[in-house]
Amino acid sequence: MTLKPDPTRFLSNLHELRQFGAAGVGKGVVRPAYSEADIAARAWLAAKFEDAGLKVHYDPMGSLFGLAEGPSILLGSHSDSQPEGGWLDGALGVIAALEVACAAREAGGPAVSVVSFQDEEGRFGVTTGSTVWSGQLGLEKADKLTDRDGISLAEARSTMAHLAGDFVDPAQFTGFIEMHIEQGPWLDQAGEAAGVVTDIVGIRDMRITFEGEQNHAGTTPMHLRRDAFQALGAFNALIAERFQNVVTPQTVWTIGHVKLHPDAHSIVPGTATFSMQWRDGDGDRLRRMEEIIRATAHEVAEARGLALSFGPMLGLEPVAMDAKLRTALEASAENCAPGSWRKMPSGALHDATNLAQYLPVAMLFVPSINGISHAFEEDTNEADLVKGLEVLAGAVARLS
Ligand code: HGY
Ligand code: MN
Ligand code: MN
Repeated sequence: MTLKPDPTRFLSNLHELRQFGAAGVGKGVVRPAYSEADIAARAWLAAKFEDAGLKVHYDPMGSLFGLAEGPSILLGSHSDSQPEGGWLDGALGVIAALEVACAAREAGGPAVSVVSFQDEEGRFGVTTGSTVWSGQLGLEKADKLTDRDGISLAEARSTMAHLAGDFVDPAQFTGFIEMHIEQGPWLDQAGEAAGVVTDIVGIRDMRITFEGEQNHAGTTPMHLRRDAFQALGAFNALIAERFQNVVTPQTVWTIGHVKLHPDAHSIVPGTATFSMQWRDGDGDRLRRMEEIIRATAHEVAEARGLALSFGPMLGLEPVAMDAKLRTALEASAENCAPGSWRKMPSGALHDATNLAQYLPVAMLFVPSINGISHAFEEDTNEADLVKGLEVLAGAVARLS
């Protein structure tokens, strides 16, 4: 069985999808979950899924499925973006899945279903759509999650309520393969065409708030201040120090979002709310880092006379990829790009992590130019995109 994906149709669909929420800077997109651009992009994808002979189905979170008849392999990713995103993060996996589904239909099989999960980029949580679909977070609890502007998931997803059906039963799928850009530097630096993922790191993510005293920035002596930002600064320096004998060079942690109140030049900030996210391939290390984070936040708050509160912590454990699916990807990579591929871990999180709760999963990476992602500059050479599509199609043919 050989599948012949059509590179022209594939690339044209990719470029058409990036028009939804086009940022007007390079090929960047602004297409956050439940935004007008996201919902319009999903409507466009639904029409494409229908044209491919798939049954269109939205689940309660707004994740969009194109379902083949009977047992099928599920391919896909997500089509929502970060607040400033690239044109390929997620979108590549959805459009490559659609192309393989079309090629499979034209070849008379195998059955291929397609999915674009909702809010993988975590406007409300962490890979929220597939986390809820995989039963790791109840819909009721998820509905209470809020974005950085305080909008609840319940409110945001109500804009798609008229489209929503039930959650799709995973039993109809034989496995899940997600094609994705690497979002890191290694394939690009080595000049290699593909990466077959061995495992995906685990993650923890929460918001922390220091509550001090808002006051005049000119008349309040430094030693009398209860400055929430200074507490955040001290916290950040202390955890970096205390992580040193816990972390490895692969461990990462990020304070990516900070909200000061009242956020004015001449006012000592009374409140600092910030995101605290950390990732590692070892679940125990993630737990040890959490202990350091919580203890250090309490210590800084007490020492400076501030109040402290923690938001809900979201987390996913590290996941190993399925051996059988990986073998098919490795054989196809060697066939399509002999000697120009590698096995590698994923430092980025993906919907595949959640699907592993129910299904055998695997992932395929293509290079990111200069390793850039989660930025308008994100890009990949079209030859590499097409090569990755061929590897994916070859793996699906091997598995059928
Ligand atoms: O953050 C991540 O790893 C994913 O791209 N949302
Ligand atoms: Mn992604
Ligand atoms: Mn992403």
